[in-house]
Amino acid sequence: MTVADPDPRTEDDPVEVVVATIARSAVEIRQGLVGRRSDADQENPSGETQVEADVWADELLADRLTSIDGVAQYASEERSEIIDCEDEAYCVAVDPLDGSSNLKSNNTMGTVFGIYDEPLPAPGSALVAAGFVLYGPITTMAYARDGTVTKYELTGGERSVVEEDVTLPDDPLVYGFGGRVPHWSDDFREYVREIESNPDHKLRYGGAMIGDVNQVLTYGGIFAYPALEDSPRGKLRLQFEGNPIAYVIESAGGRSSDGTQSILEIDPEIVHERVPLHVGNTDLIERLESALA
Ligand code: FDP
Repeated sequence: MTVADPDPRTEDDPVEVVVATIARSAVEIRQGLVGRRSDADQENPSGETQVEADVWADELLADRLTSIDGVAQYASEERSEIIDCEDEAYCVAVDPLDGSSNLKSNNTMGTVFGIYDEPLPAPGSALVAAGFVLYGPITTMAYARDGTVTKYELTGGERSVVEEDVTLPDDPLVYGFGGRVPHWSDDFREYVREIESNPDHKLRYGGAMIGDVNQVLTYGGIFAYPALEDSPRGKLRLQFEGNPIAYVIESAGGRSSDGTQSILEIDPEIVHERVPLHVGNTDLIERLESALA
């Protein structure tokens, strides 16, 4: 089935207009990566060096999303300040290019989005929809709303449904864990050994959260970027990465955790705060929480 993305001038559900706008823009973002792979000589609010494509994709999405009726705020991992719009209703948080350090080596990256019905920073329980675009051999989108996840292929102006009611396969297959191994806690390291010792599990780690999470969504398993000894809150950002990914995985029947509770239950204090992120099949996350308790 192919869905013609709604025309923002006629569609009256702002959430669907936001998603359609991101779907259309993603096809352009992918094309615009060519020639924008160099460092931009500036850092994002988390202190990471931006590449030109990070800055460009953020500006493109900011322009388009803030002009949608019903969008109250735009926040991005790549800018310090939230953009306030005159409208009320939905607040959109994006990571314009997740995994952009993969751009140099031409490996997978993505765009992540969360649509909240509360001002940012907001808890994951305020999400009304979330999803991500994956720039792989094909550009795809996973989109969660109302407790269901749909996967699409994006071809520009159209979204073709490739799978409806996506759920995590029951038998977990893949695992991927970020951060330097010497900086993992002893408890986490032990948990990883347990995962690795199961002959049914195999390592799949690509260094871009979105690619690694999409493998978990496709094959079942676990992805984590845990708390580290030199960074107790891990690396990933709650508003732009943690909440949207947790929302997608939980909508697909899996679980998320910061080590003790669902990511979606965390009350944020600041927009750019980090969170230790663990997502995947329910039994693996439950075992993780016992291992870290
Ligand atoms: P990147 O810095 O390339 O944008 O939060 C961003 C992220 O990538 C994730 O996509 C990825 O999982 C993680 O950081 C990888 O970080 P390190 O290679 O620094 O461990």
